[in-house]
Formats: sequence, C-alpha cells, structure tokens
Amino acid sequence: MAKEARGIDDLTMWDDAKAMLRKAEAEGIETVWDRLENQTPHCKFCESGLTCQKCVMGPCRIIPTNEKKARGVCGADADLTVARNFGRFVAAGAASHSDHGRDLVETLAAIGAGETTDYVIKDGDKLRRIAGELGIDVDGKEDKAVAAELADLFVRDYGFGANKKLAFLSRLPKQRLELWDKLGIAPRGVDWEVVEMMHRTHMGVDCDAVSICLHAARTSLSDGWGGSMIATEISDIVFGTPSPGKAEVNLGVLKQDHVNILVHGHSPIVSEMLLASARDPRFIQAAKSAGAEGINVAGLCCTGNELLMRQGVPLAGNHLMTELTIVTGAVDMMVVDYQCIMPSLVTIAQCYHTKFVSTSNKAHFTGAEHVEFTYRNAREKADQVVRMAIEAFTERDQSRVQIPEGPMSMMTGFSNEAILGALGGTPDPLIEAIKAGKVRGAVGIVGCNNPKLKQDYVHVNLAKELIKRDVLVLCTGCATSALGKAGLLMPEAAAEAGAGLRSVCESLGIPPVLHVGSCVDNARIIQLCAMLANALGVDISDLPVAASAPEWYSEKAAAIGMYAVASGIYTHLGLPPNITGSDTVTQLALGGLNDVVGAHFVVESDPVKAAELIDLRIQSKRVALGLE
Ligand code: CUV
Ligand code: SF4
Repeated sequence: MAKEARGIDDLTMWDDAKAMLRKAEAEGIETVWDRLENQTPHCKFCESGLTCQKCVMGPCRIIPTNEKKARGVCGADADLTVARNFGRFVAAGAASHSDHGRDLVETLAAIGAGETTDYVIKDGDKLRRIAGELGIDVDGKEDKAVAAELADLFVRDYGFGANKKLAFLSRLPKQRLELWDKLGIAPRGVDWEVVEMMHRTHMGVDCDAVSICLHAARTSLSDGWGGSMIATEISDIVFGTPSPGKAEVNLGVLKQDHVNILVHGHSPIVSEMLLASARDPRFIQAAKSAGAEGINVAGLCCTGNELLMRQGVPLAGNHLMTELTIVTGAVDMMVVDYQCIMPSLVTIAQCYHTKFVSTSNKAHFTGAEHVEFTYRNAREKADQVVRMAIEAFTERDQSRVQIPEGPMSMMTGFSNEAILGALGGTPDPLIEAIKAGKVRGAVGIVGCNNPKLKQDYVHVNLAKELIKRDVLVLCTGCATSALGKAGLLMPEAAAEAGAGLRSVCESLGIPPVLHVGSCVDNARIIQLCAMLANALGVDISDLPVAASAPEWYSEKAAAIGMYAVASGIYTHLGLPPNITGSDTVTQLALGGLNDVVGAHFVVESDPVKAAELIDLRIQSKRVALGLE
C-alpha cells in the first residue's frame, strides 16, 4: 500500500467509529490507523514470507531472483522459507485457540473434582449427550462424575488422544477421515501437532515445503476438531447452550449514567464471572450510592460474542472499535483476558479515567492493574474488579464523554442445537430447502478487522451479496459486529435476501445471517457441515458451502482458514497471508490443495467479486450433487 494519508471516510464505514476518530484526533490520541500509516510501506521481504530468523547463522533474507541470495545460510530456498514461516504462523493460531480450550478443560476438571464452587454445570443434558457421544457410560452417574471423566478424555486429547486420534473426529463423514488417514493429516493430539510443527520447522528437520504445508493442515485440524471444538462444547456445558434472543450492538450500547464495564478478550471463564458480579444487587446498590443508575456490561471481540450468545449482553464493537470505545470517555473499566487485545489500549486508557485490568496469568500488560482469576477465586476477584469499576466511575469527567447514538438491534444465539431446534429437531428441513434451491448454499463469514481495509466494508457487502443470491450466512467473531451494525442480524433483513432464502427466513422468523458465536465457535460451523454431509451421505467437500474471512489479521484466523480448507470447505480471504514469495506454496494454497483435500483458498478484497467466486463454487457443487 502506498504511504498516503487516508481520510476518515476511507478508514471505516460507520458513523460511530468516524465520530470517535474525530474525537481522537481532537484529543491527540493515536490509533491503530495512525500506526499503520507510520509503518507503511511494510518490509517487502516479510510481506512475502522471505525472511528467516530461525537461527543465528542468519537472519536471512531470500531473494529468489538473485543467484547469490536465493538461499539462506543453511541453504533454505524461498519455498522452504515461506513454508516454514507459514507453518509456524498456523501453529501459533492453533495454539491460541487450543490453549484457551485448555482453560475450559481445566475448569471442567475442577468442577468434576469439586475444587470450585464458582463454576458449575449449567447444561447437564449437554454434558451427558457429549460424554455419551464420546463413548463415556453416563448411566447412574452424577453430573460431577461425568464431568470428571469427560475432562479426563479431553486431557488425553491434548496429549496423545485415544488411539492417536482426536475424539471429535468421530463426527466426520467417513470419506473425510479416510482421506486424512491416507494423507497422514488426521490430527493425533492438540498439543502434539503444534509442538511437532515447531520441531519440523527448526533448522534441518522438515526441508520440503509441501510436507510442511500438509503438517500445517494437520496442525490446524487439531484446532478446529480439537482445541476449538472442545472449548465450545465445554463452554456450553458450563455456561449454558445458547438459544435465540435479542441484543444490541455498536458504541451506542454504552450508557452515560451507568458504570460502564467492557470485557475484551476471549474466555467466557472471566467474562461470565464478571457479569455475575455486575448483576449482583449488592453492587448495583453500590453503583447507585456512587451516583450511577446501575452497572452496564458490554462486550468487545470474541468474549463479547460469548456473552452475547449466551446472555444477550450488548456488543460494543469489534477489533477496530476497541481503542475507539475508550475514546468515548464513558468506559470506566476495560477487563481483559487474552488475544487480540492491542497493547495500545493501556496507553489510551491512561488518557482517560479508564481502569485497565488484566486477569490472566498468561497475559500481562505493562501499566495495567493485574487481578488474576483462577477457578478457585474467580467470583471473589470479579467482585473486587466490579468494586474498582464503581470507584473509577466516580472519577469520570462527564464533560469529556461523547457516546454515539442509537444502538442497532440484533438476534443472536444460534448454536447448532438452536438451529436444529428451529428446524424441528432434524436438519431435514434445511436439506430440503437446499435441495429445492430455496437456500442455494451456506457461507460462514468469520474473523477480524484489519486496518488495511475499510473497516467492516468487505464483511457487510459480501454478506449482502450472498443473501441476495439465496445463500444463508453464518457469522462469528468480529464479523458479528459488522453484520449486526448493518442490520443483517434481524429477521427484517430477510427483505434483502433472494426470494427463496427470504421465504425460508420468514417462515422460521430468523434472519438471513445467523450469529453462531465467537472464533472458537467456528467449530459449530464445521460440525454443522459434517452433520449435513452425513445426512446426505457425501463428503464435506461435496457440499454447496464456503467460508470467508474478509478482513482477517491474526494467526488464529489463518488456522481457522486452514482447517476449513483441510475439512473440504472452499475459503475466501480478503487479503493474502505472507506467502507470496513462494510460487509452490502460493499455488498450493490457491488451487493445488483442491486436488489434495477437495478445497482451496481464494484471495479477493472486492466483496462483489468475492461473492461471485463463492457463488460459482456453490453452483458447481449443486450441479455435482444433481441439484441443478
Ligand atoms: Ni477471536 S481473532 S480480531 S477477536 S475475530 Fe476479532 Fe475474534 Fe479476529 Fe480477534
Ligand atoms: Fe538463515 Fe537457514 Fe538460519 Fe533461517 S534457518 S536464519 S534461512 S540459516
């Protein structure tokens, strides 16, 4: 990207964001967009994946067109360098989701062992259903005992897996698992695949680009069908399985006369407990004594999605809104756990009265107040944090407060259980609608914001194009805020859909875009795909479905995209990963993988063109299934 200042209208499509960008400018607050401009142009070697610093014979910069510099000191060429970098990139993403999942396994085990009273089993039916599905005999056992056994099984999955296979691979269509076995990419253990990627990419281990890419696929699958899926299922068991409900989204969810607490990060373990304290009448009374009308908890990013799905807690915004929320001057406290929390937030909080509180022993922020949450002390710590927020409210300078008006309404809570419930208990009505062409296919729009793209523009326009073409959209993560703000998460948005999708939505009273959760909840989408494939007796790669991460930025998003593709789902990205320095890796990603796993990536930043490409794929799959 050329280094030229973009106007505010080029940075975001939203009025709430623009108002805060103007306020930030007036108040001399630096944002992510300023820093992007200062960092542009980026290093060309890094952008194309051609730098290596995996040992101190280097660091090396590979110049494929220069005879003398085409190899690093060890002899690694462009293909190998790109593959090793990409492999580690995916491994870091898989590690992040899976380490989040580990916290839930630990919590479930603590419940089973009676080591916590703060966390309990909220959905005992789901606990028993999942345990039964995975071969645990639940008859005559108490919830606690089942929880302990299930946690134990997941602990094994993190290490070696029973029979060196992750438990949830039992959900796959037979063809898919056979293909993975043939390719040697069926994930064996959640931690195993990540560690093995670190090993393989050490100097002098796996020195074949294609081999590393295949292991990247396996690593990502240990996330999708392992760490993320485990995180989602335990979160439902402990905090409740989401069911449809109403909520609100955008900066207008902040309240001038309330103590505003924002939760940011990913783990419901922290945010759920905080919400419980904030809803405690004792603290609401304390807030009133401090001059507020009450306590308002709102979410950001994925932990915001978790609370939204299960509790209908309003969503203040997505990734690029996190800094701007503080600029309102109305945020008394931001409580974070881990992932996607820009360190700049601490600096911005210091420009206001905002208290910034970190809670995880694995995520410290210089300058923040650290209040560590564990399963033993969570409620006590949450109480302490809420008291601090009330105190912070008394220091708020109301003359600096500016809250953009008018939150948007949205519908949320579409877990697979809720989707099946809406369909009357089986996927058959959805399959019939797909066969009849009323719903031509389905696309998961997921993932982040990236300041290189106009905020939410690709998300929103891609979704609009798809629903027009009778393609049902499922969304998670930061896409949720984008599509919610655009009004697409309301049943009324069915009017913007094609005639077929519109009739289906109207008869069920659902929106044409269904909110299915946070990033780890992308596991719900692949599980739903597997259910549909099993019901039709086909492989996932035969389905008229696709995935899209239009504005992705993170290593986690790369892991998600990779496991979607390796599961057989065609995946659109709004911008490329840093792999373009290798023809081998790039061609594999953009096409070659189709012959290997039945799906591949496509990169396109224009939402209309992306919709056309996705539509072509859906159409070809419909034809192959004999539906057209
Ligand atoms: Ni996990 S990974 S910016 S919060 S979706 Fe949002 Fe979602 Fe990307 Fe991060
Ligand atoms: Fe250079 Fe090879 Fe070391 Fe990488 S591993 S820094 S390419 S010598």
